[in-house]
Amino acid sequence: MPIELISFKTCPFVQRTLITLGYKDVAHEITFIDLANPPAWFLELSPLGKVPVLKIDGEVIFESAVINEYIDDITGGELQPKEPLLRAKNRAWIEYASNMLGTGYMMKMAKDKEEYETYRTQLMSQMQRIENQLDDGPWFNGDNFSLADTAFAPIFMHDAVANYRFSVINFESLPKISAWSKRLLKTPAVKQSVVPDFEILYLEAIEKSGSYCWKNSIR
Ligand SMILES: N[C@@H](CCC(=O)N[C@@H](CS)C(=O)NCC(=O)O)C(=O)O
Repeated sequence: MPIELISFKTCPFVQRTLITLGYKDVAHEITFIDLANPPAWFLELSPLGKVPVLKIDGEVIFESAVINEYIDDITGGELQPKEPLLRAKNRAWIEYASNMLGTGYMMKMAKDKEEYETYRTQLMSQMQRIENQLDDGPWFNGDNFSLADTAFAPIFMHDAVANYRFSVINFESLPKISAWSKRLLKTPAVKQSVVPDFEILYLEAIEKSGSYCWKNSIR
């Protein structure tokens, strides 16, 4: 039975899994749901009511980081460091990336300037910490592309869209992140991890929220 991924079109956590599936060239089917109106079968299936959910051989796995480790494990395991300490550190940074996604989301949905600036400052400081963490690349762990790269890539894709509309992040002070994110955004598995109308849907969600950045953006 093929792998089935339950998805929401603009979810960055789903995107991580699609990058991993794409990078590993794993055959899969995608079922899209509307998170604003989730079907009963999905709520039955997903313990936290969240996407991504992966169905395989009648079993269900949830949480993007766990799903990605599983996909990598059943396809050779080379996207995770073998050495336990490095592997644990990678898991921690993947969790850190999840927090950054949360900050970015809160910033884009902020209703007023004060709230927006609070989250933007927080996001910049999170970015700076990653900048300090990165070595010479080309990837998060150096020579080897890994699940950490798949976890951070959606942040950069969302920022690329938001930046061109809202000037959110100034990458000039983040040269290592800038180079890494450009490299990630050119990677085929990353490019192919979103639906063709991703940009429109992403911007529509911000517009519908009536958030500060939408109302005040230069466009
Ligand atoms: N920790 C989860 C986060 C997933 C998540 O927050 N997904 C969002 C969409 S991007 C969701 O399903 N939200 C629905 C809800 O919270 O009700 C993961 O990494 O998979």
